[in-house]
Amino acid sequence: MESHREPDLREVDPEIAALIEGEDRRQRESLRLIASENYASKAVLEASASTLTNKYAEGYPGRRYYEGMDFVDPIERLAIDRAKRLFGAEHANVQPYSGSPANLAVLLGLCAPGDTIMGLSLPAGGHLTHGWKVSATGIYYHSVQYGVRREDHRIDMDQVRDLAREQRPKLIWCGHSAYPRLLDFEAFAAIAQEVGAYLVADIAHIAGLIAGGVHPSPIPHADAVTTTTHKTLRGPRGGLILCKAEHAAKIDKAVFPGLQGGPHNHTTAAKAVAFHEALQPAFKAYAAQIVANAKALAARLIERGYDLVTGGTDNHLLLVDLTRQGVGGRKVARDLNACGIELNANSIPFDPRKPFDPSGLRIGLASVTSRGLGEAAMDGIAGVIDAGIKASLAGGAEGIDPAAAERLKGQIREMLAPFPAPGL
Ligand code: DSN
Repeated sequence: MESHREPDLREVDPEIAALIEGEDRRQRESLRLIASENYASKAVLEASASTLTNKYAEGYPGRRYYEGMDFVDPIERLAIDRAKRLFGAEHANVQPYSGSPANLAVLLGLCAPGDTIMGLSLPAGGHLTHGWKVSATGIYYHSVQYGVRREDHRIDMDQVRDLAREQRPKLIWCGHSAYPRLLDFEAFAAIAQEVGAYLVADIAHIAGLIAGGVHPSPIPHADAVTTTTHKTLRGPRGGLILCKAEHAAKIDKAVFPGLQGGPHNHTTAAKAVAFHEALQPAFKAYAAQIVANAKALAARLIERGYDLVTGGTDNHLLLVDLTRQGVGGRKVARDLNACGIELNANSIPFDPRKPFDPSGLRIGLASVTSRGLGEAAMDGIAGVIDAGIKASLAGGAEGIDPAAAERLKGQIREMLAPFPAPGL
């Protein structure tokens, strides 16, 4: 009898298979500098592509609405235990689909619609879900936003305190998507305590740095902490909420049944693997290397005549202000992409340009650090970024000269070849 062989992706859907292969190649050959991205390990990718995707598991371990939890419950328990151990948290909910649902769940759990919330404004480096006007968090809650100082572009704790005293928010967000300096969680907590607000830290960008011990932790200071699991933490696309035990019931109820249905068990397993990886000693070295690389790249770009927001960095990201070069971030980001350098245009504080064509570029160092590039490689990276920007300027509105872009692409392929990309 002929045995049954199930066709693989290439046979079933060659079009999608080819596009995924193209993306693999692109990730292998390009200089990936998007501050919110990384390379998940082969082990994380394997768990994430497992048959756990076939299973429904509404509820929490030991209290589900479906049968067949023999393996899903222990997986979710492992993910919870590892997350708590990694961050030293009293409670963990590993079910949020991503960072935005995690943030909405915290609001649902701790606030009532219409309550006043406070967060760092988007143009100052905050996140949409910290109360920006077009987000559900700015539509269903009364959102007031703090910013950064005009002189040095750092968060102004005096402004945060004054605004909190005046507005008496129910909840204060601290966290960012594009802020290159350390956050003073203790100072935020003192303000929150003074005005009777919950303090929630969104550590999506810096979770890996906190887990690796190179950024202060908000855990002792915040009522709740949210994060994605795929940025510096290097896990699968997903979210996580950590909180004090006293808020556990409210947070769990807000995630399910408040906001979500069945958790994505394949992602839960991949999160558990990522937490396990982050608990290993090598992760501390990786986290320290990210910051060392970011500082080295900042210095090499400044030497080449670039202005950085706040003059440098303490974390994994830099914001380049292109005002002095007289060009918008969008065109440069597009032209750099043609050269094999992947980053994003980003608003800078008090940006005179529009958000879709802002004055800045955001550069993150997590992905290249995961490939094993160290400080010695940062001069080369600054060199190709500088050459790409110069070629973009020379190309003007016509766009970059394709021959110049190809030359840089080749240089980058050569630079990256000795550093295999994890997972690929
Ligand atoms: N979109 C993410 C980032 O790039 O920072 C935040 O959600």
